[in-house]
Amino acid sequence: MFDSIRSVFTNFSDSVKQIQETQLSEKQLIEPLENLEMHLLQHNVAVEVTDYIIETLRKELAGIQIERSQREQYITNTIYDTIYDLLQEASCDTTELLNRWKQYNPALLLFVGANGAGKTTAIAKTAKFLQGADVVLAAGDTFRDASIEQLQKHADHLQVKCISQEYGSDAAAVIYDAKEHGEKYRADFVLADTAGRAHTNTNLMEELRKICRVTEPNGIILVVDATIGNDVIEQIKQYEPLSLDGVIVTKTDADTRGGTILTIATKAPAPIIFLGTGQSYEDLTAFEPESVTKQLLAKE
Ligand SMILES: Nc1nc2c(ncn2[C@@H]2O[C@H](COP(=O)(O)OP(=O)(O)OP(=O)(O)O)[C@@H](O)[C@H]2O)c(=O)[nH]1
Ligand SMILES: [Mg+2]
Repeated sequence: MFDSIRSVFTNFSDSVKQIQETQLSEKQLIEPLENLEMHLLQHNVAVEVTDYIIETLRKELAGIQIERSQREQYITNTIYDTIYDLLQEASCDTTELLNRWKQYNPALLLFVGANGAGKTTAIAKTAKFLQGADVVLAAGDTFRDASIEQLQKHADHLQVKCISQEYGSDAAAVIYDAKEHGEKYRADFVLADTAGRAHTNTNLMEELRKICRVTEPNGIILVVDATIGNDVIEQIKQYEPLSLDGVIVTKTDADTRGGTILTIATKAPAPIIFLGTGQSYEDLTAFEPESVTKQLLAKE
């Protein structure tokens, strides 16, 4: 994970380390920073985010006077702090958030996002993550072929209840049913699937608003795919009106460039709760800025 972008930061820090003078001047930093900028952009870090990183590093490094023996550590720490601060802004205490939701008996969590973002898989993984809690799944994607069977299969595997109706039925009604079922049996969570949306599909967006009005979810979770690069900005914008409570970033294992996580961390209107890191049920980890920063920078 994040292998490719790691070399971008390593190359930057190597080139700054090679500067001979004790004092790093703004002029000496121009070339390393320009290279860093180019490579961050090539690795799907959005322009504004790249600008922020470049400006922060310029401010922190230009003019500092430091012995060459200590410089390496100083540069490493400065890059670390810059990236950590950025990710920290987008984080939350996942365990605390889940415990808070759990008190609703049940907490209805709505999973929304574009076609193929990984919503259904994220629901199954979340159910697995919540092992020990009483979870009900709601087959709120009544639109896509085989979506109900897909969720039911996960439910069977995880041995949790899945509430569904026929294809074409009203998604709000299905999710409302699941919520009532959860209330009756005092479940801890109802995890509701929804149909994937392309932003051109106004009917499906309207349906999503209706689902929110009818079912009054306790949490709305946006699922975004880390492999789509800068398109993620447009997707986030599209879902912002729903007042999101959290974000799950999927397919971080398949993001060959690795920089999308930085873009999402800066642009997301709600904290990142989980990262999807593979195709199996266990491949979901709570988002921890320290651990992700270390992976991005290969700092042990
Ligand atoms: N490598 C990898 N693949 C993932 C991850 N999460 C989901 N996938 C894969 O992405 C594909 C789409 O996942 P789904 O969960 O069906 O996505 P969806 O958003 O429900 O799709 P629609 O229902 O069609 O809108 C599947 O092949 C998943 O196995 C992940 O974290 N890593
Ligand atoms: Mg789905």
